[in-house]
Amino acid sequence: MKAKFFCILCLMSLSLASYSAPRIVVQELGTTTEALTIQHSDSDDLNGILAVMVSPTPWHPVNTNPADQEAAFTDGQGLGGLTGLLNDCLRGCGTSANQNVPAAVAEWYFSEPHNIAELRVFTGNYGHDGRIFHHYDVAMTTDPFPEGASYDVPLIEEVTPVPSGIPGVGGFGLVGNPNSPGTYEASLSVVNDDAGGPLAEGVTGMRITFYQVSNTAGAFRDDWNAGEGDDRDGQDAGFESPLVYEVDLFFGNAPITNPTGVTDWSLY
Ligand SMILES: [Ca+2]
Ligand SMILES: [Ca+2]
Ligand SMILES: [Ca+2]
Repeated sequence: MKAKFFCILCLMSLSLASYSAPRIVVQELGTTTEALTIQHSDSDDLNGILAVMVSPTPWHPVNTNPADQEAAFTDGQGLGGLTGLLNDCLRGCGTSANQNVPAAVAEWYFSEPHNIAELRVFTGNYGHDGRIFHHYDVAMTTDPFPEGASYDVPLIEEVTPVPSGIPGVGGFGLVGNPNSPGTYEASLSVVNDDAGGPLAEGVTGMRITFYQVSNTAGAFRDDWNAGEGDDRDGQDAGFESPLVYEVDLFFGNAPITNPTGVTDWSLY
């Protein structure tokens, strides 16, 4: 996330008489993709709408099949070997220069305004390493021309499938999903509104900023170096990226999923 946005959100939450906000209602890890309690959809309202990538070099060099690139986010299909694999090491592998550098920024444009009920993001890796995790920010626009809109007002930031931060106090920052055979194959986050209404109204476009999430040991890392910005795990920024195998979005005026809690993380 960008630090300045964090302060804007603080001020907004203080100024609202009754608090309502986007919330993460499901954070879940699955030992297989099928083990997730919610499966990716081939009939959601984003299905078939192709993403437009607005950051340079969003794809990992081995991800060369168009079916594994933009199309993979919204094709209604599940995980494959390279499905939606984002680029690594945007500022070098294992260096501290990856701080706050997104792996990829994707936008979707709608032909008419819609209210947004719920967002779901699925990532995974048959390799059972740190690429199963994800970390993203979401912004939406009501601009009649969503292509080229600023998207400078965030809807929600720091969406993750497990708490980021220091192990022992609720975080996965140092442990994560160790390299093969790590326990988990996939992860899911679901976002809707805690007041029971739409996440946003009159939306014409959505931007998701995906961050690099891991290191070569499978740890789940945030996007800031130790002690910098919004660092939550005391470690350097991640430099390996996830395989985003589906992004589901549902139009409507009410949440679809009630809070369901989390997978049992006591394994850690
Ligand atoms: Ca879908
Ligand atoms: Ca897919
Ligand atoms: Ca960090």
